[in-house]
Amino acid sequence: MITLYGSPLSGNTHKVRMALAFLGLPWDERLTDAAARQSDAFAALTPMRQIPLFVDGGLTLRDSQAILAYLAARYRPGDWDGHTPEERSAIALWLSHAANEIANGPAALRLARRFGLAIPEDHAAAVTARFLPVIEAHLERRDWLAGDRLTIADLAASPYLALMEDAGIDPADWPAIHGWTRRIAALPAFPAIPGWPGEGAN
Ligand SMILES: N[C@@H](CCC(=O)N[C@@H](CS)C(=O)NCC(=O)O)C(=O)O
Repeated sequence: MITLYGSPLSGNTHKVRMALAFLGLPWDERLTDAAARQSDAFAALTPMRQIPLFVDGGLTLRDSQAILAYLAARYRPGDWDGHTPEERSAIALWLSHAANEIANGPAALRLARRFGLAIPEDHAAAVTARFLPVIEAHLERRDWLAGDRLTIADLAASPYLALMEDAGIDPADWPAIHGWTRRIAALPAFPAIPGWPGEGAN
């Protein structure tokens, strides 16, 4: 049985939760709050003490992008991680944006504005302002980030953009991003997370 260490409002956890739900894999989710992340038991599992953490038998994986890459290669090779060099490159691009611009932009703004963490908002706002027009323009011309179907690019990039209202960003200003996150929420087996607009989302 797969164990997912995470928390209900963590967008990074939700990337993995979506993948497991869409794959139809059963998993056991362990709430891992700030106190649990500081425990010696959790540090023994991951030196970064971060969620999500994925454990399946003898395999322990950290980092949401890395976990998605594993799940794609293991269960949906090609379909979720690219059939061609061009698709693989496009998917790598959006995984990179998820780990950099999205994490340091809208996700950081959400931590500051929704959860009150002491994060310099100016930098996060500047990263967000630079990135959102780029992905908005990309999604004006297509339904999915890479290729003609859902891939791990969509799973990695979508949570913190779906939750942009938590970051003080109005989804009405970003209709293509908003439409894309609603498309993901309308997929069969989409798991709920508070704040994600769309069918089946809450
Ligand atoms: N690169 C990691 C980042 C994970 C991350 O920042 N997780 C947050 C919760 S969403 C966390 O554990 N924060 C506590 C900490 O960094 O100490 C990933 O994509 O999984």
